[in-house]
Amino acid sequence: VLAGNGTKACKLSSESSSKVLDRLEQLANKTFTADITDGEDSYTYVFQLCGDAGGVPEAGVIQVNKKTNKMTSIGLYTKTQVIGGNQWVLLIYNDGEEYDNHCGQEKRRAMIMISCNKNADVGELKVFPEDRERGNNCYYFFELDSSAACP
Ligand code: M6P
Ligand code: MN
Repeated sequence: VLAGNGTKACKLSSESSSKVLDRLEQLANKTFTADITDGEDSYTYVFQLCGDAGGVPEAGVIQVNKKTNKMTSIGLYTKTQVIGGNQWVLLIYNDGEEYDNHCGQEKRRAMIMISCNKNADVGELKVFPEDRERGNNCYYFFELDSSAACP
């Protein structure tokens, strides 16, 4: 079980990335969800910073199809990239499940933009429409307000 592990479970390639992630410590061990309807499909997304989202091993973000309950990993916290600005932190979770018929069958990728909001300990997770009508570099995108991203 990774609960209580803080952000250490996120494998990062550089010291500077780890420092950025440390800023987000207060978000560790919390679960965030967001719902969206896309045509005939409705999904719930579950995000956990550096922890098994929805109990799926290594998944930082999963997608749950509300009709079928099918769970799909859309990015692994063990394959995290992180970029830290003054007022924001961008997390990129790579190596989710492969597409079968989109995006050149590449692996799914999730991006989460965490924006500084002094008044939000932790805000609501907002989901944007999936970008999958391209040959590659498709993504799922989310936004979260939090004081954790503040300087
Ligand atoms: C599921 C969901 C969608 C995704 C689609 C891709 O419906 O995960 O978010 O776009 O699969 O379909 P395919 O694997 O056929 O490319
Ligand atoms: Mn598929």
